[in-house]
Amino acid sequence: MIHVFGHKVPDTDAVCSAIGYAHLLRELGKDAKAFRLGELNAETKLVLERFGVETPELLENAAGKDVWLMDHNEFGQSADGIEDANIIGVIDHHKIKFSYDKPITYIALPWGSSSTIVAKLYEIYGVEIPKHIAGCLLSAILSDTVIFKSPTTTETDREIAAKLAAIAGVDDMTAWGIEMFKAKSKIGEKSARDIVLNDYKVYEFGGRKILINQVEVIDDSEVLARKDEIIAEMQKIKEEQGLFAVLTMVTDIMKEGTTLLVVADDVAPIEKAFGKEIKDNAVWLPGVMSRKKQIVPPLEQVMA
Ligand SMILES: [Mn+2]
Repeated sequence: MIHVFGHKVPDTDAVCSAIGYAHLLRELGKDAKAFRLGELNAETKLVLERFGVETPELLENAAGKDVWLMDHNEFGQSADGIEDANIIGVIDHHKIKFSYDKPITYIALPWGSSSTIVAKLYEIYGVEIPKHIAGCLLSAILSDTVIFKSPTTTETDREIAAKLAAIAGVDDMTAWGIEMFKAKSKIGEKSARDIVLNDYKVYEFGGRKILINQVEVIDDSEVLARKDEIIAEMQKIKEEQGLFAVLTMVTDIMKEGTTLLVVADDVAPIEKAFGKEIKDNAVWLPGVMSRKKQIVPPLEQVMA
């Protein structure tokens, strides 16, 4: 059986692109099943509930299995045992940090979500997208593109989302997107640690490791009111994991900008990357919505 899964610390795109692509593979006569590599976030749970989709099973280890990697290509973000898996293919929209010792199918497009690519593949193969899958894929596009506000959004994302919305019976994409983000930004009950490890990736720039987390909210005041507690937790995680820096992007999707919270051995490279002074462990970055397009590249340029 083919195991199809997105990255660890799964988000809606990682989960829904896997669900959508596993279904397409089955329609094409393959024995395929979607998996997840961790707990689902509140947004993804809401999406699966609304469209009546079962939660994928947890995959503990990929060793010895035939796999498709969705929405990631770095082994560090992939399943345990990935080094000993048989990778059949990759579908992704991130920077390519992948090499393999045999030819595989590798589909990479600089679109707003991996789910956009999956929807396009249905079109290419001439397979009809069922309503529940269309709802999942649409939600993943809305999530990854921050309701089309992120600079990662392309015309293709808008076109495909409109088609999916028609199939899924979503009349108002913006209203549904805001409902999803509200579910995700409910941080009231979350501990500071859960906030800091909400949606994170660890990068290495010139031998220095930086954990970059993102919290997307409708109104940033609730998170920022807990800033001291969050900074203290970031400091703790930085020490525990021997990191150069821990960053938390508090992205306000209404204000269309990010408050970047920073703890670092040295803030100078981070200030240089964004051309702004960090005061009291924070800096406001207007227009910044995307980690991979607006946070990672300037840091990499300064630090690599
Ligand atoms: Mn994605």
